[in-house]
Amino acid sequence: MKKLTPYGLLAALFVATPLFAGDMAGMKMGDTADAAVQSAQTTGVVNAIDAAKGKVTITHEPVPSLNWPAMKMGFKIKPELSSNLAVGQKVDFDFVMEGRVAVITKIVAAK
Ligand SMILES: [Cu+2]
Repeated sequence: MKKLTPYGLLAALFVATPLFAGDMAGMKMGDTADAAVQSAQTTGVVNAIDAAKGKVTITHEPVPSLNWPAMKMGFKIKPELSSNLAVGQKVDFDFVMEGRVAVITKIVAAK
């Protein structure tokens, strides 16, 4: 049985929310807090393409310069860059961090 009163629960939420928000903002994606634009290059496999939303999901290899392990994640991409991609394709790509969003600047079929 929970002993948390409604007031206690409210207080807990009030205190926890800012911490939770800060945690989400950090995304646990390595040390990308630096405001400067960070450019990186890696290789991966295309999982999904959403041209309408300007998004592509890629399972990428580690990115040592950003301290990222291998992972599956979404990248922002311009239509002219995503139009030649296919799901399942292996790609080499460059991207920059715009805040917490990874934006692909160049992408080609991996050899
Ligand atoms: Cu990632």
